[in-house]
Amino acid sequence: MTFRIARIVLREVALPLREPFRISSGVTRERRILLVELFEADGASAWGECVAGERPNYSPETIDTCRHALTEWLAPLVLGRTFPGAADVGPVLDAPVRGHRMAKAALEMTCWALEAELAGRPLAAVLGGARREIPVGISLGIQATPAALAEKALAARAEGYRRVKLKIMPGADLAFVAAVREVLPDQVLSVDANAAYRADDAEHLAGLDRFRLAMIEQPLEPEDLRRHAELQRRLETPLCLDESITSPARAEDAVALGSARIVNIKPGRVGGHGPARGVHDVCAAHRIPVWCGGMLESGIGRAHNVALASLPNFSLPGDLSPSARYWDRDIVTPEWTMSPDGLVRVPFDRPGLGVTVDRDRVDDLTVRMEELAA
Ligand code: NPG
Repeated sequence: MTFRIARIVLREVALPLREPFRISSGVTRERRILLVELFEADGASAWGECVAGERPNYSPETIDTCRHALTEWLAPLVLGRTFPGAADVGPVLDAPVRGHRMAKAALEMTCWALEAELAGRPLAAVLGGARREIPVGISLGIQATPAALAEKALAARAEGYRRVKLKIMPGADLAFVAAVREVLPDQVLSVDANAAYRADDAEHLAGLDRFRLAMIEQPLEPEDLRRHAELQRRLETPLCLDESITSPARAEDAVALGSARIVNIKPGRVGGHGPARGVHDVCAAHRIPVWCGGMLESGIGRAHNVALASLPNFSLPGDLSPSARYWDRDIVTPEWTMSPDGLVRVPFDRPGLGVTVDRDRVDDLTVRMEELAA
C-alpha cells in the first residue's frame, strides 16, 4: 500500500510532569515534546513523537536540533514523495543526512503509524509483533535520601510493577540500592547510571554485585564499547546498554565485544521502528534479551513503544508506565493503564496507534506550530 506525504505539522507541546525526574546528568520538570502529524494526499493522517529532551544531557540531540533537522533537511526529503511502505522511509532519510536519529525517528515512526492507519491494522501487527500484554517496569529518579527512594520503591511494588529500576550516580548509589534491597528482598531490581561512571570505577561498581540486580544499565560513556566489555568481564551482574546502541551495527559490535548481555531498545533513539527492529533481530540472533525503554513520552510516543515491545524478543519488562504516573491528564484517550499485576495491554483490537489523540488538549498545550507542505 503506497502513500504520498502531502503535509507535515510539527508542534511543540509543554506537559508538566507530576513530579520532577532526576537522572545523573540533570532533572526534567516539564516535558517539552515535539509532536509530528503527517497528512497523506488522500486525507489520512497519523501521529508521532520526538523523544529528544530540552538539553543535550542524554544525547547530543535536543528538541530544538530536532525541529531544525526536520524542517531544514528531513521533511523536504519526504514531502510530495510517494513511498511503497514505511520501511522505505528510513533509507531515504539516511542517505543524505548523517546522525540526527531522534529527528529521523519522529518522522519514520509516524510513517509506520500512517501505514497502519491506511491498512486498517494495529501498529503492533504491522511491525510484526504478537505479544498481547507487556510486563511493565518503573524507572525511579534519583531521590534526596536512600529512605525516600526505598519508600518510592515500596509504593511501586504495591502498584504491581514487575521490575523497579533505580537511577544512580556517584554519591547516590550503593547506600541507595542497599536501602531498596532491604525493603524489597525479592523484587526484580536494576540500576541505570546514564553514563555517570568512568572505567576506573570498576571496583566500586563491583560493589553492586551483592544486590542481585537484574542489570546495570549504561554505566560508562556511550561511545566506549571496549571499556564496557572490560567492565562486564569484572562484574557478575549483566550490563545493559541504552545510549550506546544507536543502530543495528552498533548492537552487533556490542554483542561481538561482550559489552552487554542485555539491550534497551528505544525506537526514538535509534532512528525509528525500522532500525529498532534491526536491533531487535541482531539481539535475538545472539540470544541477547531486549526491553523497551522510555523517554517520558506522552501517550503518543507510548503507543509506538508499546507496539514495538510486542515483538518476540522483548522478553524483559519495559519502561512503559501508565499515563497517570507522568501527567495529570494525557493527550490520548483512552490513557495508558497498567493492570494490578503489572501488565500493559497492546491494543490489537484497534487500527493504527490504538489510542485517539485528544486534539483539544493538544491545542491547549501547543506552544509552537509549523506547517510544512509539498
Ligand atoms: O518511564 O519513560 C519513562 C522514563 C524511563 O528512566 C527512563 N528514562 O535514561 O532511560 C533513561 C531515562 C530518561 C528519561 C532519559 C528522561 C532521558 C530523559
